[in-house]
Amino acid sequence: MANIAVKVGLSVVALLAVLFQVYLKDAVWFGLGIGRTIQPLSDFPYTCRAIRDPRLEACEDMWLSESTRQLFLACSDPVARGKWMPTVGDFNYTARSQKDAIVVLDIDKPVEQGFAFRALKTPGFTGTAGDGLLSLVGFSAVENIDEGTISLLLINNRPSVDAETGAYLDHASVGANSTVELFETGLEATELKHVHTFANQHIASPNRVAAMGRDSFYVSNSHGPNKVGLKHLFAPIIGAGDVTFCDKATGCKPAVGGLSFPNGLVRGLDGLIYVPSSLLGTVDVFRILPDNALEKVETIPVGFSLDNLSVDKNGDIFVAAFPVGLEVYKAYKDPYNAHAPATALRIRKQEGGYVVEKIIEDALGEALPVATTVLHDAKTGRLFLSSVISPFITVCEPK
Ligand SMILES: *[C@@H]1O[C@H](CO)[C@@H](O)[C@H](O)[C@H]1NC(C)=O
Ligand SMILES: *[C@@H]1O[C@H](CO)[C@@H](O)[C@H](O)[C@H]1NC(C)=O
Ligand SMILES: CC(=O)N[C@H]1CO[C@H](CO)[C@@H](O)[C@@H]1O
Repeated sequence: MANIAVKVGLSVVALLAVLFQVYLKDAVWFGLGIGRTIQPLSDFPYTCRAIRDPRLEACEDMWLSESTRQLFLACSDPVARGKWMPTVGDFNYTARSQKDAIVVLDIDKPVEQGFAFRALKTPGFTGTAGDGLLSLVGFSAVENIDEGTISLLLINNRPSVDAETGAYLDHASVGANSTVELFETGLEATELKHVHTFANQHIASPNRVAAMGRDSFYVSNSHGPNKVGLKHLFAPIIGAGDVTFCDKATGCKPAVGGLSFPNGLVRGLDGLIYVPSSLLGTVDVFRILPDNALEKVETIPVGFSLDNLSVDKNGDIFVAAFPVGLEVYKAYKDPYNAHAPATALRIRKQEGGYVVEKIIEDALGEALPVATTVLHDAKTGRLFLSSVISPFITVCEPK
């Protein structure tokens, strides 16, 4: 008995050692920010200011409608975020945010420090067991230019309920009921009209969608099909994450697996799908095959603990990165007092390959949130930075 235990113990140690060498070494280095020079804001040609409003807190994700000049943000409540965050196993659904909403900023209409904005209502949306709530994470959208409408595909981390009784289930054993909600709006948006709920077993641990049209999308499952348990815990290390393709008519199927914590993916203007790995600090580039499966064509090493990507009008990709990954956890626990450093990078496709460049950094956490998304408005050169945890967003004007 004892012998077996020793053997098992040893092989676990050996396994962990191998895993550390292969996967975790970089993650630990990125996590501690070892060997990195973190620069102050003043090194960069931007003037940044925070925009604070109770409706602009914990905005995890953003999307810019170029034609209507509306910036859409998925905002929440920084304290509640830490209670109900199914991707990291926080399942206190009674304490989840009651105010998640898509907020729209008219970025050509400056008002004082910020811009004209409004939180969009969702009349008629029933939520879970009639609560009308959304639990927002990542989203993306498409403009239907001929109709003048905008279709948003939002990830909604619903609590799981019994279909018959409406009773809440035991989340530690079943996990959340993550869905993708299709909503429609348009110019001068004040409301979102609910059109469809995509609920599917392959939408299991989603963090963002990359819209292909209003009825189909790719979605990154950070932990693959594993919502809870050991497989969920170790999914980043064993590479259990995936990207799944969904279509309203034909349902969902995994398009590529074996990924280590795939995060906020995007569809490039070149038609390729770019998927950041938060653990490995890389961006994998995929080609879409005729059956919608994804084939890897390249891996871009970025060398940072990465987050979500966004694409600007010119096709450049902007990356929110964490120079000291561990500081993020502190900020997550105490969002109102955090001053975590933040970094944004740009990936530009040039002849001969991709060029990665740091465009802004805030070593002291002076003005930038713990950015989980950075968006570049190519028309004005402004950067918008928002964060799943920070209680404000930041706009940086080029000097
Ligand atoms: C869940 O949150 C509520 C409200 O904040 C709190 O009263 C309760 O103790 C929490 N439950 C657990 C299990 O942490
Ligand atoms: C998940 O949400 C969908 C869409 O509302 C619903 O049909 C399904 O019953 C829910 N499942 C659970 C386990 O809550
Ligand atoms: C939109 C999106 O994918 N957001 C992710 C950004 O990164 C944070 C932190 O890694 C994740 O929690 C989000 O899911």
